[in-house]
Amino acid sequence: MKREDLQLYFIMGTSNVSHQNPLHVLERALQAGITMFQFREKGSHALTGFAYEQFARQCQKLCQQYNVPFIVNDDVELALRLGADGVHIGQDDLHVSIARKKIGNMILGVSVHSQDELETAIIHQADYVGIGPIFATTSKRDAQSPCGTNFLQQAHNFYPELPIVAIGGINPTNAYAVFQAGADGIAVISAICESIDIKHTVNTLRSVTRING
Ligand code: TZP
Ligand code: MG
Repeated sequence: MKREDLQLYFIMGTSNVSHQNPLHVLERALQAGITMFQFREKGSHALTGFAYEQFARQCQKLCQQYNVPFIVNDDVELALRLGADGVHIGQDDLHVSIARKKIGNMILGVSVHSQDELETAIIHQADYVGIGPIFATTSKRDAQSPCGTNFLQQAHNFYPELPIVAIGGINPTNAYAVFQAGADGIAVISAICESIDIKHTVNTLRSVTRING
């Protein structure tokens, strides 16, 4: 994968969008210039079965139209069925070594919160790691408490060649600190899903990236 693809990584599922059609939100974000997309359909009202897979396929089709990598959260089998560009897993999902075996050379992203988890992800050829929540978030029910930028900075100093995306409570106001700490990109849910002007929000977030990239 290209390291620059992490610049502005948009994550979305139906539960993240309240008053709009999620596909319209995704299309506006793609038009505005997001660089990667993660399909993350979670929560008590999450789609299941046919509707789940159909929604995933619609998101994938849009991403393909804009040439933006389509990554599936957690569900390796779905990613394989769809021929997704990659998979993102956390520490509660299948082990990184098993995920790598199953997906071959598709993109593999792993959420890490400690030096141990970071090393395991590297050993098993994660293409990038996600670090967070950096700031407080309301978008992940079981999120750990905010970790700030220290671990992110440490991971970047230890492994300068490792692509890192920061996540959790990132918005146009605080994105600068995250790039300063060494992130290649930022992953956001609410900054885009709750934006009243997606084009402007995406442009602003991308401009922070450019200044520091
Ligand atoms: N993992 C750590 S924090 C988080 C995830 C999926 C949620 C990020 O959402 P937001 O709205 O950008 O804080
Ligand atoms: Mg997960």
